[in-house]
Formats: sequence, C-alpha cells, structure tokens
Amino acid sequence: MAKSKPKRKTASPAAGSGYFTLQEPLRFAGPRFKPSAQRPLGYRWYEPDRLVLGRRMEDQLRFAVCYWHSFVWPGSDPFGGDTFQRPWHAAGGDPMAQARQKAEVAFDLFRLLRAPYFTFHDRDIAPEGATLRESNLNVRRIGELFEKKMAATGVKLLWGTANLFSNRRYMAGAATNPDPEVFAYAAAQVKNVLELTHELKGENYVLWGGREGYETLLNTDLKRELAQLGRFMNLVVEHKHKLGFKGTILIEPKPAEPTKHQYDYDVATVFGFLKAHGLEKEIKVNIEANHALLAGHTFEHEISLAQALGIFGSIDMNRGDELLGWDTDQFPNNLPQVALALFHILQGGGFTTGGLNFDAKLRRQSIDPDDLVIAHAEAMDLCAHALLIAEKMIADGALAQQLRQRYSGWDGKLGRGILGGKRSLADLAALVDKESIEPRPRSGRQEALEALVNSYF
Ligand code: XUL
Ligand code: CO
Repeated sequence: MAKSKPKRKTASPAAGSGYFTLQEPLRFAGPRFKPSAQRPLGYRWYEPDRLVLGRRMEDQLRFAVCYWHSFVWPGSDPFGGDTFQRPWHAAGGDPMAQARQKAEVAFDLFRLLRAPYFTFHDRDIAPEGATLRESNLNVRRIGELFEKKMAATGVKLLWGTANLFSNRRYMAGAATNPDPEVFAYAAAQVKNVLELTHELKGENYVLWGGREGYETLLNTDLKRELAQLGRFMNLVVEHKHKLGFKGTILIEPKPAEPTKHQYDYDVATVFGFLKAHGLEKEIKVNIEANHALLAGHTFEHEISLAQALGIFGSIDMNRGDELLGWDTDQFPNNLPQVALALFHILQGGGFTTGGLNFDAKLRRQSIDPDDLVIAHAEAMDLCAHALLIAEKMIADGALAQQLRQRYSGWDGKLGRGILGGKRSLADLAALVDKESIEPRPRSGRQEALEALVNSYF
C-alpha cells in the first residue's frame, strides 16, 4: 500500500459527493444557534478544540461513524424491504463500482460532520465474491481506496471487524460451529480484516459474536463450543502479535439476538470467559448501550464494571426502546443517560485506544439523504453537551467526595488489615467481642445524590 502521510487533522472541505444538500462541513455555532436557509445545521455544543478536563473535546469523544447502518442497511425490517433506495443498491449495478460510490458518500458524510473516525465490517465495504480469495481481494481493493481517502481527509479508523454472521455458512456459528471447516473459514476472514485494520492504522479490532450462541441446547454441545471460542480468540491474539498490531482487541458483549443465547452475554460473562482462556490482559470490551439494556443492565453499569475489572475499551453509542425487547439501535437523545455514561468514562480516565462509535441507525421512514447528516450531527451534539455536564460533575468533586467518605473506613486500620489479608475470621470475631463493635448504619442518601446530579443539568 502507498505510504502517503495524512495532510490534515480533520476532514477537508473539498468537493462533496453530491448526495447531500449540505456542502460545507458543520461548524460550531454556539448554544444560541438558530438554523436558517443559508445555514440549516450547526453544532451548539461540539467544539472540537475546546479543552475538557485537559483534553480537546474531539480527543475526549473520539466520534466514529459506522458503515453498516448508514450505508449498507437499506431500511428493511421483517415486514418490508428497501425504503432508502440508496443509488449504490440499485439492481443490476456493478458491485465493485457500487462499493466505490458508497465509499465516496461515506467519506463525504465524515467530512460534513467533521467526524474523526469510522468503523466497518469487511462485508459492509465490498461485495462477497465467488470464493473467499475473491471476497478478501474485493475488501483489499476498497481498503486501498480507504487509504487514499484517509490520507486526503485525515479521517482515521477506530476499528475494523469481520462479518461472521450474515452468510448462511455461519447460521450455526462461526468459531462455535459444529463444523471445523466453518471455524477455518472464519479464521481466514478475520486474518484478512485484522491485517487490513493494521495497515490502515486502525486503533482497535472488534469481535462481535453474532452467531456465537445457540437456539436450543438439544443440538448444542456447550462445553465444546466454549472451548472452540476460546481457541479462536487466542488465534486472533497470536496473529495480532505476529503482525505487530498495536491496537486493542475488543469483544462486544450482547445477551441475545440473533441467537436466543449468546456466549458474550455481558461484561461479567466476557470477563469470566477471558479469565478461563488466559486472555484477560489481551482483550478488552466494546460496550454497546442497547446491548447493556437487553442484558438487563444500565449502560453505566457495564462501563463501571469493565473499568473495575480492567477491561474497559470502547463504546457503541445508541439507545434502545424500553418497551421493545430488541436491538433498535436508535441514535442517542437522552441527555441524562449519556451524561452519566460519559461521567463514568471520564472518571475512569477517559478513552485510550477506544472511542464513541455511533452504532445507530435511522428509523426506516427517514428516507432523505440529509437525514443521515442530521441524525449524526444531533447525536454528536448531544454527546458533546453531555460531556460538558459530565465535566461539571467531575470538576465540582461533590460526587467523588461523598464516595470517598462512604468508604473511608476501608482506608483506616481495620479496613486495611482485612483487605491486606492480615485478619482471620477468628481475629475478627475476637475483635468484635473485645471492642464491643456495634456498627452504626448510615444513610445511602440516594435521593440527595440524584438531586445533586440533576443540579448539573
Ligand atoms: C450488533 C452490533 C454489531 C457490532 C459489530 O448488535 O452491535 O454491529 O457492533 O459487529
Ligand atoms: Co455494536
């Protein structure tokens, strides 16, 4: 691949694809911005260079636009087909020419939004060929186009991934398939995308086990399938080191859908799996808001747990519908929820190689090309607004202070003695007896804390 250097830090204001009405990239216009015919869109909160807790806002948020929902999904649902009618999906077209056209529009969207990163699956960017060799080659050809476009615009790759779930060969799983030939095929596909991700200087590589689970235990040898999955993950990590890829390997937990039960159920389950296969220092998690909800958790629960376990990596930002039990992948629009998630991320030190990927899709009635710009721009702005609220929560220090106070006993002699392994059960029993210890219950102050959080909005 050509060794050209990125010329600019953010997307260039060069000529667009003609697909969107907007021509000029969105600018920061301030909280009082009023849309006009000349300037229909502007950021009220997203100000890339503004310093937030010592880092540029752009570097704190590390926004990524995903390829699959915006440029691949045609607006279909189980009851109806293509509502978007993207020109690159027109019947009878040359699939590689259509893939190039799709890339033109994708990079135009990144430019208009000033999005610093993007994400993709191999099958999103290029058509599947008659053989794996042909498919991998198609992916590499578009990879070459990406390299040129990335160099020209400064847009970077947050992560790449392989689609190991759409083709019928994967209907019974990829790594967890009863047939080792499917495992081998999946391995070959991952090798190609991992290498491309490395060449494009991607900062992470994601593994989402869409079909790694089961529909019924009647046809499933769970013990074997878990061992197969552990082997697969180890192969990916070995290859990463062989390549010298410095990015992070991430697993994206999800409890179900498409399968009834997925092995990467949630953060806790993934951590147990990583430990069992000696991978807890090698693989981190990419936590998705809607997946957390489907697992019966809040987004911030999954983030905090991953941080506590030392495996927090990246996030897929979207929202679910609390009345629907499936992955609706809506663009985020709930300010308090996003602020709390970002508060926990910042409190844990913020992103390192990870970022905030919009794994979010339009509603299928949002058929105007401009809806793609509007949905992402509003979501970016909401996240920037939420970031500023999270900054206040941290800078004020009241939340951290009450937490320190609540656990302060553990920093004292008794607490340190217990955790330091210096006190046996018998020692503690003798101590309680000797000093007539009678703990004094204290208020958890939940309502006061919830009111405190509201005061930052
Ligand atoms: C599916 C999902 C995936 C992953 C990447 O629910 O979230 O798109 O993010 O494979
Ligand atoms: Co996702």
